[in-house]
Amino acid sequence: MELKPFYPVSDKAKAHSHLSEQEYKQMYQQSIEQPDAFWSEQANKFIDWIQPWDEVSKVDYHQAKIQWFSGAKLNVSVNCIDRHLPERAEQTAIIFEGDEPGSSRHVSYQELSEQVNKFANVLKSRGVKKGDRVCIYMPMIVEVGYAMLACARIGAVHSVVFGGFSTESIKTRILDADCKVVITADQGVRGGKIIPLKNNVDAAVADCADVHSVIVVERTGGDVQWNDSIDVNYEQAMQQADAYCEPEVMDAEDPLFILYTSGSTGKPKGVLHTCGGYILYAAMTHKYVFDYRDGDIYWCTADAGWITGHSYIFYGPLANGATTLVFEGVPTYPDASRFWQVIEQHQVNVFYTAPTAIRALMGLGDELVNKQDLSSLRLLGTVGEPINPEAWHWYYEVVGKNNCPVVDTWWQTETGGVLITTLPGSSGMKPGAAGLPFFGVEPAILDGDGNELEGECRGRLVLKGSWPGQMRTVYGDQQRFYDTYFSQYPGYYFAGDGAKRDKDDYYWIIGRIDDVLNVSGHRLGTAEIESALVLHPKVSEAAVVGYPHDIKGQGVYAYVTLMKGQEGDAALDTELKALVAKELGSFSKPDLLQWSPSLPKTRSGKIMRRILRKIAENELDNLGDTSTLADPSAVDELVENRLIR
Ligand code: 6R9
Repeated sequence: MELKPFYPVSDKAKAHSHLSEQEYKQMYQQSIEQPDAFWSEQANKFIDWIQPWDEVSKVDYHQAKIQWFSGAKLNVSVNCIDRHLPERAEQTAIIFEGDEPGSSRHVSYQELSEQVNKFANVLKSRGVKKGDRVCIYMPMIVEVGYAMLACARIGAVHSVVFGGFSTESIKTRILDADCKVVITADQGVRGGKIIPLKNNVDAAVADCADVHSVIVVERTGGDVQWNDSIDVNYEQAMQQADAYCEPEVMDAEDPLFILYTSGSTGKPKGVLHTCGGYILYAAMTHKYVFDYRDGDIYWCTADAGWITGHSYIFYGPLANGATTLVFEGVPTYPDASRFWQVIEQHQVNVFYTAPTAIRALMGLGDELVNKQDLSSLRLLGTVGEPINPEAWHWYYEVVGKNNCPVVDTWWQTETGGVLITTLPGSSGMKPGAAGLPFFGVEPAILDGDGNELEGECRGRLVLKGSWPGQMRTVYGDQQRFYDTYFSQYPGYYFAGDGAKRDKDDYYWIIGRIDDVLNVSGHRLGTAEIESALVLHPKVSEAAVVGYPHDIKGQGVYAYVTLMKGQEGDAALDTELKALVAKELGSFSKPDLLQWSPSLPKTRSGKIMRRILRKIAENELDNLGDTSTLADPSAVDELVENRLIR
């Protein structure tokens, strides 16, 4: 396989694209020089408003205050459903592909409308009102989309909790947002395995006194406990619900949803997005980044529990009247050709997935891909972590047959939509680089002292100015919003990533520079994993770092100090890993666990993670300055017993 550093825009991509290179440049320039005029025009083009705005944007990073289109009125579910009905009632809105092959189903915009209206009425009948928070803990079935849109219709604020999260995680999220209603399913099915969703919710709400309703969608019909005083059978409630629900008139700045994400410290943050700016940004990026055209079959493999599922399975595509594929399963079930089979079966044109999946499938050889007919594919995308050039080339050549642009999209839960990417018809690709800023996005690179660097450089990635899809606050904690994103470098939004910029102004994302791990594209806070480990009575202290992992990008490496007199053995190793899985979900489970009689600390008691990272990576030449350590000999012992050599 030839690894080329640059791929110019192909003639095919040029012919298809909404924008030429020149048009991208012009539009980008206008978006930076006259942002209000630019965003007004886009807002009118992409979104149906009930009432126009008083002011396009009002942003003050020094106070962490961000507003877009304030005074404007709209309803997001109307933008995703009702306005398409005159022309698209019969068009498929959602293709559902179940865990078992052969279980797919098409949902038209008409059916989507009926289901969402009824579901909205079910929520109302349980007392849910505008502004109330609703927790959604569901498998990847169409009802998760109905639930989100039903909330949007009545102005309730959804908080989707990933179906792989544990009871503890559901509980903390329900309590933090004070949700009184939870929507779940009896069980989930992924890769042939049953996930006890309702059981997990039961255990979580046992400690949430304010939850008065748990709405349960039947997915498997499996045995679950039933508590008549709070459990609601979804099917029965839907049968009794009225067919039409008047959409709530929402202000552009009213909350649309909360989505929890891990930070470097403390408990997960409730990232809050609002109606107007978010839906505009999701719709606009979906159209340009994926070069979306009417009639495309579009598939994003994310889960609804992550921001990618919010913006690019549901909100963005549905706002554009697209056909979006919802996949319940995993790439390796029943075998590792599942993705390619689904692409062939549904004639998918645009495919968006994560580098970790690409690496895992690449390792299984080309044959599984080649036996499927992938000629429907026109464009490929990746998201979630940096993609290594080998994986990029495999994706481009073997999956895309050298014929589909690859968009490497850099963004975050906090940004609502893609900020940096190449656009398929207007900028060439460099494997491993995310590329250029989207409209209205002004990245900069700072050195450690906060000075902006010019030209080719490497440092901390920040954004100057705002864009409509930006988060508005940390739910219930505006101070934390300011502290996390705006306090380090006043006047900038600090993304938490390191990046370099090359001579062509392409951005290359290096990865997190804080204590956040990116494991298979999932953001994990090291602090959360450490807190879970020290819950065990035999553990006195723990420190968690990441190390390079071939498939997952990063793996979880835990250093564990036991209480005096305790011995680490294989049984305790297993027990501790299981404890983390129970507390946080299985993907947070340490891959490697090293017994550490003591951890390297500064005299003020701070754990020197830099050194722990180096030891975990087996990079011993450069352990750096250990002289400030309280006990430098702790390091020798850790090096001696390291797990990767
Ligand atoms: C959308 C999403 C955000 C973090 C982000 C960065 C990493 C995402 C990336 C990427 C390199 C890309 N990240 N996309 N790194 N190239 N194309 O993933 O949101 O879960 O909040 O994670 O993921 O480190 O800061 P989220």
